[in-house]
Amino acid sequence: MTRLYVGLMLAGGCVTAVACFSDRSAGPGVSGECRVPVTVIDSTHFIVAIRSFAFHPDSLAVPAGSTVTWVDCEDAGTAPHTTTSETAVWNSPNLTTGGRFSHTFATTGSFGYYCAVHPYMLGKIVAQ
Ligand SMILES: [Cu+2]
Repeated sequence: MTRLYVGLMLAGGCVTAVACFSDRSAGPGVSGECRVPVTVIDSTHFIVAIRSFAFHPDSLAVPAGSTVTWVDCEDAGTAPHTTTSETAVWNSPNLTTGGRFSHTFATTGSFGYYCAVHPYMLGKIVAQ
């Protein structure tokens, strides 16, 4: 399985840009980035990568109050995706390669979501 990584451009302690790549396609020459496995940036900020028409991870538990950012990690030219709450809590616009969308889970609960373009793409965030 290809591991996915998220490249973080860090400035002043804030995440100002998020890009993603796999270790298969990752190349040198991108300065100022650090590589971390997808999912955790810090204790209150998590990443879900969208890759190969699936959410990675497809189920993620986070502390209530956390922000989850979905990042479209597909190869350029791949069909767009969304992250769309099953209960209308959030709904992203179409995301293309490198696109991202964030939602903060202020309350506890289990939140199912899907891709509106490909409704077979399912995921779940559990805020606890
Ligand atoms: Cu999709």
